[in-house]
Amino acid sequence: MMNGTTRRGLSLAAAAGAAAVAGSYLVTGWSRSFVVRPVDQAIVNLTPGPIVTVVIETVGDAGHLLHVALAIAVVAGLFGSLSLIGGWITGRTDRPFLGVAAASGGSWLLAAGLTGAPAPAVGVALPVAAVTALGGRPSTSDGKQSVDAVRRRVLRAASGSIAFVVAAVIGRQAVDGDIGSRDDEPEPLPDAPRSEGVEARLGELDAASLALDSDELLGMVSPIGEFYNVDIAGFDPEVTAAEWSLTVTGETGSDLTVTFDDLIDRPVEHRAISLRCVGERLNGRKLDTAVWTGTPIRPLIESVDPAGDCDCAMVRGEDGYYVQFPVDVLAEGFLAWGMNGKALPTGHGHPVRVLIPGHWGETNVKWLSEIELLNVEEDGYWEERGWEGTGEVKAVAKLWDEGITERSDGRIELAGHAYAGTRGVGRVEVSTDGGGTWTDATLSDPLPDADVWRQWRHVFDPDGTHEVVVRAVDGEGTRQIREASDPSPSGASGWVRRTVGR
Ligand SMILES: Nc1nc2c(c(=O)[nH]1)N[C@H]1C(S)=C(S)[C@@H](COP(=O)(O)O)O[C@H]1N2
Ligand SMILES: [Mo]
Repeated sequence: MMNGTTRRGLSLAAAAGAAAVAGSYLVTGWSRSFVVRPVDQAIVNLTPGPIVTVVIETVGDAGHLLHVALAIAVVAGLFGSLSLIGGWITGRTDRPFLGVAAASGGSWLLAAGLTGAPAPAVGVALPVAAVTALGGRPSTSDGKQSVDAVRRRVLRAASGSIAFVVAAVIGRQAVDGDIGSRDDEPEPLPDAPRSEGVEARLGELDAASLALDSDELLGMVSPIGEFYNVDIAGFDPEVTAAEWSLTVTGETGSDLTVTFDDLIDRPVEHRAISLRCVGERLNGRKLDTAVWTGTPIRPLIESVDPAGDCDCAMVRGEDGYYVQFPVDVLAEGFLAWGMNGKALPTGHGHPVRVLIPGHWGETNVKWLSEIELLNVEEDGYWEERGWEGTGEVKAVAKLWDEGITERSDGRIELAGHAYAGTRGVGRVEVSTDGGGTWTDATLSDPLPDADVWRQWRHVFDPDGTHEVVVRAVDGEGTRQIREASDPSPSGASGWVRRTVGR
């Protein structure tokens, strides 16, 4: 059992730790200088691959909550301990000032050291000072005080801390919107006149789409706010276009540095490209499409005379992410600074990301910083953790909830999206009898873009319950893999199967 003194000490530490995290959040919001970020980053980097895979496959996106919650607990523990040390100094010296100074000074140093941002670290030091002062022993004439008096002080410190945490969270949210929210309003595309074609492209996709009964199903283009996100870190890098540059280094004839202005001066294209994450479940939602504005990578790569023995490259992002795949594949890619007619939003890699046609999502490095041409192959971030996600995407036909609608005439409309990378979607086959018989679904009009999904639709007369199965056939006539497999290591396979009707 804990005795009263230990319990009071832990309560004070928890109060100081919580106040420290809240104070930092109040000052910085969910940004790079938030004191939780570096610890979260360290947790993400240190968590062994098998654990990451289990978390992704069981709780999915909630995995972010897990590591961020753990990071918050660790940070609170660190600053709580500093407050305890301050309290101990107060007790030993009987000089509250010394204890408070030690706790807050130490907190400021630690926060500034962790984040590299000295000014916002004050947001940590002040609440720690306050809780340490509130909870610390006052000197009394006889050097003693009643247990009741101590208890009252602890209670005061704890309730003060709780009030502060609530006020900080509410105050900051009033400014920023929800915790963890990233993109406010997307910025306009840079260099707008040369980007004119983008509206026409968006219109073309719209025109190709199917008229559906379901009004909730995504169209041909995923709106920016609905486009899925996969990030190794809980915090996005903040890189301005002015700060940004790309270096092409390693086994080259001559290295190259490209600034943002250099980049957008190059030939501009607006490409419709779908992205699919290797970690998503078979009928998951990590499949989306946008019209991206950017420039082809090939001329940049050719200009450095790639000379490595493996004909492979490591591509790196500002968040510490890295992925390795063949230079040939990279050269087919695209460097994008625009998404659906807006500047690339923070969450999708602002200011510049890679888009590799037909390959799994993980090859599309966000917050691009470096392309290093290698001599020997090395594992990328996910491959180090057991994934095999740098190759071509598997074909899939989706049937999401909102794609199933009962029409007023009693018939059922089934609709969804199908994607088969650069092979294109040739056909989508639908069965309403568990796979006994198959019908070709109606498809959205084909687009000139090589790497974009198609919508499909099939309407039928229900008769009781139906076991619906859907499968895509790619442009080369190859059918979606029938055998079911988990997402790990190389992407989910199988056919989406759902029970529909009454
Ligand atoms: N720098 C960086 N790039 C990254 C990632 C990342 O965590 N960091 N995640 C990758 C993965 S696994 C996928 S599926 C796609 C997701 O891109 P999106 O978040 O824009 O949908 O980005 C890829 N590029
Ligand atoms: Mo991914």
